[in-house]
Amino acid sequence: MNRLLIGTRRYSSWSLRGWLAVRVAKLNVLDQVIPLRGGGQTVEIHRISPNGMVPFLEHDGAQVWESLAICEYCAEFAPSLWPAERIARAHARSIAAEMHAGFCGVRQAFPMNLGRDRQPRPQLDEAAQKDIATIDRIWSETRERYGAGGGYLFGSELTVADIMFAPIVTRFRSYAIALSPRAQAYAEAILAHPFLREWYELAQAEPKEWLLDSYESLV
Ligand SMILES: N[C@@H](CCC(=O)N[C@@H](CS)C(=O)NCC(=O)O)C(=O)O
Repeated sequence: MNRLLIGTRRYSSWSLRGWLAVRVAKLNVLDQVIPLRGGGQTVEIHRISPNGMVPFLEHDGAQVWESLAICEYCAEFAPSLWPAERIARAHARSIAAEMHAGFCGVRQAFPMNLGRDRQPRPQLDEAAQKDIATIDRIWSETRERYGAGGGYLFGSELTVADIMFAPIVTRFRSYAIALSPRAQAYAEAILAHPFLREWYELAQAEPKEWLLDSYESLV
């Protein structure tokens, strides 16, 4: 079976990453969405996916889990997912891995909720502030060094690095995080990408029964 298992689009940041890579690579797979129960309690996912999580890709006999591994798999079909030049590619790999492994301050303070539009939280803790500053610097420096050919981190092609940061872009919008002009311009370029717009539309069309109070009532 060729499928990409994902969670509720409104909330599942990791699913967005896997889905974007699969779309860029044009893999012929069906999306299968399982509504998240919240708090890592989605037993329907645990039963299917080897690591108990989404995204999980099954494609032509290959089983791939962990969003970064899915991105790597997709890059075998779409080499443009990594910059062609060695030094730029090394930088892209480093920041993609840094995102995959970290920035817990931002991830904890700002759960992904695509239904939330520019509503700040009353207070920002220190870990979140530190992460915001680091991410702003990464985006700005990468754009300055490698981004000249277009609006994304490495120019005109969406790379795995952009994909890894895409759900951070949506969170910064949801929670009205102030960014430097360069980082803000980058965030807007990502939000305008047709795949991001499509994901937002699909998220908006999800059944109301999938809404989770713990996410929706967050101040
Ligand atoms: N490191 C994993 C993280 C994936 C992850 O945390 N997925 C969450 C949804 S965003 C999940 O599947 N949770 C299981 C559950 O809700 O039971 C990756 O990069 O794919």
